[in-house]
Formats: sequence, structure tokens, C-alpha cells
Amino acid sequence: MNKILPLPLAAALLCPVLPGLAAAPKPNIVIIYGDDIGFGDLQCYGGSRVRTPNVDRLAREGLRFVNGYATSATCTPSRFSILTGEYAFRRKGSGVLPGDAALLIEPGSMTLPAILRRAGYATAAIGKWHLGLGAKRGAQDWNGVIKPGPLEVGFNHCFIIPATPDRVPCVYVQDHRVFNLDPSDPIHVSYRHALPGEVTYKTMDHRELVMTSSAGHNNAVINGIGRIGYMTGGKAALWKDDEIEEVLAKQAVNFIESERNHPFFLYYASHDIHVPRVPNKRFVGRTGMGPRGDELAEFDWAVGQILKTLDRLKLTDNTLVILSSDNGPVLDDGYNDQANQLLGNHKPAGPLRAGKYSIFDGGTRVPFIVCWPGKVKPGVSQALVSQVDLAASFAALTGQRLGAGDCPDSQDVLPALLGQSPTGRQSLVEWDQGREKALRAGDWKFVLPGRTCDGLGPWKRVKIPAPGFLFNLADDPGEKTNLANTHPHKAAALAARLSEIDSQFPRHADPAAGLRGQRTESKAP
Ligand code: NG6
Ligand code: CA
Repeated sequence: MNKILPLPLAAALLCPVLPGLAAAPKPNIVIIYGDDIGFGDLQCYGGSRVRTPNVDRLAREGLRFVNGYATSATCTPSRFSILTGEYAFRRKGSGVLPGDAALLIEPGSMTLPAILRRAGYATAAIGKWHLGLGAKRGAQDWNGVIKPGPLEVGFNHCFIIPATPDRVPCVYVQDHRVFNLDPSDPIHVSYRHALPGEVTYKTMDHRELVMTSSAGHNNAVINGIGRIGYMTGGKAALWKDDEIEEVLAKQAVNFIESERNHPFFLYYASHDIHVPRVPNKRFVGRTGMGPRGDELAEFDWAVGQILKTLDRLKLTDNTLVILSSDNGPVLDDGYNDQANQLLGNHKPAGPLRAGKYSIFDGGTRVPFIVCWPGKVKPGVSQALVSQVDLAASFAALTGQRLGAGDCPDSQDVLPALLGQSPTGRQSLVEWDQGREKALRAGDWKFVLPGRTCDGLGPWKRVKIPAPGFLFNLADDPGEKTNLANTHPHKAAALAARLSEIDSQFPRHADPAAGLRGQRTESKAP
């Protein structure tokens, strides 16, 4: 006789073969990654002039970290680390990349999206990429198939800005192709010289009619904005600067909707609030702080679009959301957009010193919120955590084992991320993407001798004399009092530990980089 088993019983009979896997929870995972959003920019971190109700909801319903770090003070290296679980200083050519750079992550290597894909997740990268595309610098076929890229390092789907909003090509790439490209109007890109017939910011008449540059941004002029790099063609595919966040948020919503019945991992890399800051008209003038403040409001709106979609699809309780930023804040980052003039009493880095590009904490200590209703107890955590830890922590969460050499700098800090432990890492490395490194260990911070920049643009150069700077961040979050001379043993011990971490793994990483002509484009100011 054919008996139909009740479903739970049938499942129980099938499951024993995979006890470990069955035990691992599979919440959806969403990373919302802001661009240049500082430790003090959001209301829940003390920001007073821009309302950020959606981010604040995450903070209210989740765990707000006050010692959460990006690995670097600029974008490319931080993004490299969050996705690979490796400090970017180990990898040659991992500073800010030009828009025609080759892919920085080794195809097929173990990455955060690859781990989650192995755990059965659908994985998507939506937003700013800035980790290079293709096998060789300058050799991308923007009119054909562009690979390797996100799809070769663990994502099933992508809809990306290839580099930054101020770098050409100013088009979206969907999976392997430029989105909305008209083949009769092919794209040409160069990072060496202007293209035939191209009028550049440097050579154009009536510069007053375009967004004026305060530094650089004097190559191609696209949508009335000077960019880095040269580009012609691809008119139908060009993004509209004031619509970027809307387009990206819509893509994110579509992805969540299409994967609603399946565990998914969404890496949502907003373009807000990076330059050129061109908020949508719905946000223009909303904050009284000019484009920088208005884009912050727009970022919050995009967060709201994602949260609303999760609510509508009843996925909120089964979704772990992490919100953070790739590096600290900057005011004048190369366009005259009044970020300084309209700042008022707002403190983009809160109590921290300096911001983007700097080895001071304002460069790397960033907003870091984890929200998983019912699983993560709301509150504030002092635990020391780094974005480089997400790979090992989510491997642990989803029951995935990492092989030797996989995600080498990533530590499993899941108990801290879930609020079950008040401590995370013992120490972490901060990097300014140039020569400067620092070690944060407990409340102490040691900075190697050298130079760094201070301020939020314009900057002051600061010399760091031997033996380096030593700060106690508990008493002195603004890194004002150098204790290296009064606490020489502490400074020496941290210097030794930093050097040990520095040489811990072979500085392997990109044997082919030289061949591919990879190079980092810009230095810190
Ligand atoms: C700098 C650009 C800056 C920004 C930065 C990268 C100039 C003068 N400055 O070189 O505008 O694009 O690179 O920012 O061109 S990041 O957030 O992607 O790291
Ligand atoms: Ca950035």
C-alpha cells in the first residue's frame, strides 16, 4: 500500500544524512555599504543635521558597533577586504583603481560571496564595484563580453558601476555586458589620452556651465561633469547621475523579490555619498547642507527601499542586515560642491580625527550596524570588529568550512556580531592604502612612523616621527596626545605585533599583476 507521509516526518527521515547542514541557519544576508560615510554622519551615531530614519531603525532594532572598522581609508582596498577576507596591504596594486583596471580578486578564489554560494545562497553585487574588470588593464571590451568580474568571484548576478561615479566609463554593467548599449554607438575608453574628437574639461569653453572641479576631474565631460579618464560613445547607456541611487535601489528590490523563496546574499554598494554628489531632485535642498547632506538623505532613502521590501515580503525576521561604509568622510574631494561651506556644526567623523585617506581613526572607523530581529539583541557593542571578518563569520554562521589559506585575515567574530559576546578581535590593522599602517589593540593604537594627512579636505600633512604615535583611544578618541615617549614598552610591543602580522602570510598575491599592467591610480592627498 502506498502511504503518504506527513511532510515533517518525511523531512525528518531525509535529513539525518546531512545533520551539520540541516543545523546551519540560512538567514538572508544583506550588506548595505555606504561610500565615504563617516563615523559621525548618521543620526544614530550623533549626526545632528541630516535625518536618517531608516538607518536609525536598523540601529534601534539591531546592534550598533562603536569599534567597527573598514580595513583601509579608501575604497578599493576596503572592498577587496570585505569580499576576500584578506588585508589589502598584502596585495600589490590594491590602492584606488582606475576605471580600466583588471580584476583585483583572483577568479575562483574563496570569497564571501563564494562561501555563501556554496552554502546555497543566490548572490548579487549591486552598486559600486571598483575592484577592476577583465583580465588585463585597459583591455576590456566594453562593447562585448566583460570578464572576469563579479560573476567569476562568487556572485550569480551583478548590476554595477564599474569603478566610481567620477571615473569613466559612466555606464552600468549587468552581468557581463554594458547595460542598455546601442551597438551602433560603441564605447571607447582611455586612461592615457583624450579620444579623437573628444572635448575635455581642460579644453572646453564655458566651464562655468558644468560642475566645476577643485582638483583633477578634468578629462572626459559627461552629463556636464568632468571625470577621471576619457570616454566617447555609448550615449544610450550613460547613467544619469541624479538617478543612480534610484536605479540601484530598484535593482536591489528586484533581486530580493526574485529570490524571496530562497536564501539570498545581497551586496548593495551605494554610490552615495561619493563625488560627484548629484542628489535626485527629491532630495535637493532637503538638508540645508548642500549635495553632501542631500545625498546622505538619499542614502537613507535607499536603505528604506530595501527594508520596506523585506517587510512587504515578510522576510525581515529572517534577514541579517549589516550596514557600514568603505572609508571615512571627506568634504572637498575634487569638486566645488560646497561641502565645507555648508557644513555648519556637523561633524562627519564625530569625535574621531581626520577621515578618508588618513591613518587616524576617522579614516577607517566607520558606522557598523548588525540587525537581525529576534536573533540579535538591540543595543550598542564595544567589540572590536573589522569588515575583513565577515567572510569567516558568515562561513561559521552558514556551516561552511574554510580551507587553509582561504580568507587569511578573516576571524570568526560571529558571537560579537550577534551580540552574544562583548569582545571581537584582539587587534586589527588599519591601512591608509599608502605606506602608513596602524595597529589597534584593545584601547591602544600604534601608528608606524611616516606621514599621513589630517583634516577632511583640504588636508594638512602630518609627520609621524619615530618611534611612531601611540594613543589610548578610550581616553583620547581624537588622537591628540601621543604617548609613545611616556609608554615606550607599549609602543614597542604593538610595533612588534604589527610587524608580525605584516609578515604573517606571504605577500603573495597577484603574480600576474605586473604582466597585466595593474597599477594604483591615485595617492593619498
Ligand atoms: C581620488 C579622487 C577622488 C576620489 C578618490 C577615490 C581627485 C582629485 N580625487 O583620486 O575624487 O575619486 O580618488 O575615492 O581626482 S574612493 O572612495 O573610491 O576611494
Ligand atoms: Ca569610498
